[in-house]
Amino acid sequence: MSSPHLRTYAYRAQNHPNAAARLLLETVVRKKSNLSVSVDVTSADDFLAIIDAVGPYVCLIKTHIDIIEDFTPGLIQKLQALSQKHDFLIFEDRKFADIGNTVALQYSSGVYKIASWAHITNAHTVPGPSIITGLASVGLPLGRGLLLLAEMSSNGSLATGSYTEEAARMARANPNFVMGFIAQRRMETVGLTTCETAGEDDFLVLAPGVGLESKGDAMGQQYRTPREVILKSGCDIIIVGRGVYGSPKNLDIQEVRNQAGRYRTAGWEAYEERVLS
Ligand code: BMP
Repeated sequence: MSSPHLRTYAYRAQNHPNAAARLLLETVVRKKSNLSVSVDVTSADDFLAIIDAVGPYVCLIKTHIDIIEDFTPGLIQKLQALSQKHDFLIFEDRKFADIGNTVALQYSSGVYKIASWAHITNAHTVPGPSIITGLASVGLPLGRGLLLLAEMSSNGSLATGSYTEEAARMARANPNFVMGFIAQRRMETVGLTTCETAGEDDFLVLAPGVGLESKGDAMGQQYRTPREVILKSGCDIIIVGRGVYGSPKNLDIQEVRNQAGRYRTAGWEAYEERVLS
């Protein structure tokens, strides 16, 4: 059997053990899009306007819900209405990082009640496997999926080497709830000992740090092109923020739409080249 990154999204959708991963892969296939837009703006109006503009081009909208200054629970209903209108999933980039009991409360409760609306969320592996147990106790009955942060796109990240390998092992031990990784490359052989071979697990790799023009920002972010990320590194989904919406101070919605279309095409062409060539 070929490695997961050489199989089609459609094939992977039929065989994935995690419900949220199946929904995501089905959406990717229906919309011919492996683009996730990260909507990191602080005004609810800008947030909704960007999502409405990029909605037709994306499989997944990534949120940082706690940066919205005028958040109300009604915003979640509007986000869900846009998710229905444009057929995309929602990923709250919460980066949980505490003991199991605490993350279960943070995921289910508080102001944001993330588990009730986010199909996908993510966690650091610093606390060890109990973070997965805690989040799964809330998310698995709801059909949610978890991504582990195995690597980061920022310059000087400590998520390298044995840390990344341990994250891969934690995922392999929990394939029903852990649907994949935030990482910069394909992960199926990472952390295997010399006597082990990659199993049938299919972990999706969602990669942030993607830009067509810029190579980085002034705060350590590093960008690669969709082609480098999907074709050369074997990641599955590109996550693009400012490359699509530019500066929130000068939002130009028509330009946001154009950029989303451009990234969608670049990501999809790189996938076709990877799988069909
Ligand atoms: P931008 O494309 O504007 O640089 O945004 C990237 C987004 O991805 C941000 O929301 C950031 O929090 C997230 N992210 C990242 O950039 N690198 C990582 O390793 C993990 C992330 O979640």
